[in-house]
Amino acid sequence: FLAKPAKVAIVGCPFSGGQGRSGVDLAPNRLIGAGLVSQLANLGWEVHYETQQSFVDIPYNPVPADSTQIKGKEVNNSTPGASSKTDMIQRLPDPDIGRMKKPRLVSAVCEKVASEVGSIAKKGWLPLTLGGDHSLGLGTVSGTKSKYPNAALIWVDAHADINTPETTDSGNLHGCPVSFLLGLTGCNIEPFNQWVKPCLKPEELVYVGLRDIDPEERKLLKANGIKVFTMHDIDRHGIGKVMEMAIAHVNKNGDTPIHLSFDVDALDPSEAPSTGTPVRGGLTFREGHYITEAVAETGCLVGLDIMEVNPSLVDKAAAEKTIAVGCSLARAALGETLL
Ligand code: 6HN
Ligand code: MN
Ligand code: MN
Ligand code: MN
Repeated sequence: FLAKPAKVAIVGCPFSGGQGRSGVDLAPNRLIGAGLVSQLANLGWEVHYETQQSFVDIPYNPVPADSTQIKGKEVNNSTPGASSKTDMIQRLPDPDIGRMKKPRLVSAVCEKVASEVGSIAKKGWLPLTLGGDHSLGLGTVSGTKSKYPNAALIWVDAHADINTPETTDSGNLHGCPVSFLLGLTGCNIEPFNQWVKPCLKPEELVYVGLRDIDPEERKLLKANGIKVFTMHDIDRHGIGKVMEMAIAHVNKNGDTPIHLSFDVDALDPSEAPSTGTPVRGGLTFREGHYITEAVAETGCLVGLDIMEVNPSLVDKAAAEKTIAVGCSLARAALGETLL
């Protein structure tokens, strides 16, 4: 139901607060630097990209080391509560809430991303969000759902990212976005409950590529009857059949808007080595692209995320390979390989 080619608006999100490794915030600039804008324009899309999102007005620690001097404003990163110059951005402490790390920072960033993605969708453009870590998925899917309340979510990942504030072992919120979208027990909690609407029904969600599921996540997936295609399923049926089943599950009449959230760690680490939580035994280059092509073929794509590229990990060659595959997946989702 989308006229293709159309307009895509890129939302660069330099954010790492949903997990513990720095560098994932460098990805949007690196993906853009690799030529993504002109690559998508060459496919016939009208591409809107001005500059990446700035989260510096969000007053929580920590900020990236290179952000201490922004737009001439001095960031006070040390003494919360101390009197500040009028142009100082006061950094507030963000202590853990229960097990959750950086909850106020993650919540505020995701709220901002939801609003940005939502307003792009409401203009009829396709939002393409470049992470940043996958906690951002709480923002992107909330944004898509504000325009398309019946949208389906295809979550491509090694992980299920469905821990709740109660089940998370790591406390890293990039392992939790899906539980907030579903409104699972334990997710009605400050600060998230100030803006998050549980907007996703279990039957609107399908996973592809999983192979590292925490024990409590396994219980949540089963208890909520969520459709999962693991790497084992891909080995058994092949990616063609798996995508046929995955799309049929969420898009029965062929007219359901689809949000595709692609964590590059779904790919095998040999294809996407520069990512924070790599897991062996992942998707081949072609399997990853087949997923994005199958979604492109539906004509129903209304939101796309490319998440968890971390150019600071492994080495220069690994980073370049991972950035290149991130661009390539985005192009394939936007129809590059369709006739
Ligand atoms: N990701 N299940 C683990 C956790 O910490 O909750 C890993 C999460 C990984 C999240 O890759 O987006
Ligand atoms: Mn993920
Ligand atoms: Mn993952
Ligand atoms: Mn865990």
